Amino acid sequence: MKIQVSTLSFDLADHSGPVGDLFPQPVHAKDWEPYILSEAQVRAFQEDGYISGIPLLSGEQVDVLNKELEQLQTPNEQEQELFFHYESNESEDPDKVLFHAIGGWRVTPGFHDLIWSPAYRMAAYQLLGVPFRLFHDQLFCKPARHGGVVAWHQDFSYWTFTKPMHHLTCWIGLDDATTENGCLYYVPGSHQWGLLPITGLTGDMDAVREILTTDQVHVFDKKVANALPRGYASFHHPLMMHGSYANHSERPRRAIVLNAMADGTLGNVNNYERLDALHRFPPMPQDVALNSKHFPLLFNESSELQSLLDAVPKVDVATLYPCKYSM
Ligand SMILES: O=C(O)CCC(=O)C(=O)O
Ligand SMILES: [Fe+2]
Repeated sequence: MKIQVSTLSFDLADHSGPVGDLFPQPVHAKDWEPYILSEAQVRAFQEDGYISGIPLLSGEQVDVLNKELEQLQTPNEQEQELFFHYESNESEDPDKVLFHAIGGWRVTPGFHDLIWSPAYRMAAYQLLGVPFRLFHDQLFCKPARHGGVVAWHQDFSYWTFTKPMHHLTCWIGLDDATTENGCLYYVPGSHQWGLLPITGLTGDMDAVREILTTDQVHVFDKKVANALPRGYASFHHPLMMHGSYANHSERPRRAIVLNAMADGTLGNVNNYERLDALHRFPPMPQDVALNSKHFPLLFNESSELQSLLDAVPKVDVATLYPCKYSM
């Protein structure tokens, strides 16, 4: 990867655009065309709460990121301080390992520039329906043989320190993900279940079953495996029920997750009960827009798309992201 910025800041959050050439950027509006999701894909997201099989990274781009990942898994003290959250092993099971870190984009150029991947930005724009910012990234890595679970959860149950609920998750495989090495699973349609309580992230995989209604349990049992080749992505709604089982295979299962939010999302920390989990996050005052350098603007439709604007299918914002979750 060639770095194009003459002096790189130690904190890459200081750079509000790509610093290298790993993700070539559209120059004209029509350069966005290859990345536009079809009407059918947007409709499927609206109905099921997720879409999958989106090509996002080439083999070479995955190789660059996996090389940088080695650095992120063995950071020096200064680098580690840039993360908003860092757990070499977050698993609650003493026999398992789950590496979970938030904020790698501030540390290495490839992960920094990934958030400007045009394929990511176009799809995220269509599925959010509005200009958006990076909320944060997350690494979820399970080593071979003893990789731990990510228990069933809804992302927004962890994000109620922000409002309104207008967020989107993109899961990108850095290894081929299969049922053997702990791929993600989705429950189609569960994004219409409303906001459920937190039942834990890295301990009992099925803890959420206890709080589901009988009807929801029936739907829950129709979960689908999100097997994906490396470099491919899925996108899910902030209320989508998802989780991933242990990795008993001989291969690692590494993934980078990008979490976006509508431009204009506000801090909502006043009644938040898990403030200790936020102590390394940037300041997020109550009712103030999250628009510091830590939350870069990734897509501004009018300047990026121009004549293409009307040709891009988008979700129906009011039904998919209703205001009732903005307490
Ligand atoms: O990678 C995993 O297993 C969990 C990912 C996840 O929870 C997410 O993408 O929101
Ligand atoms: Fe999640």
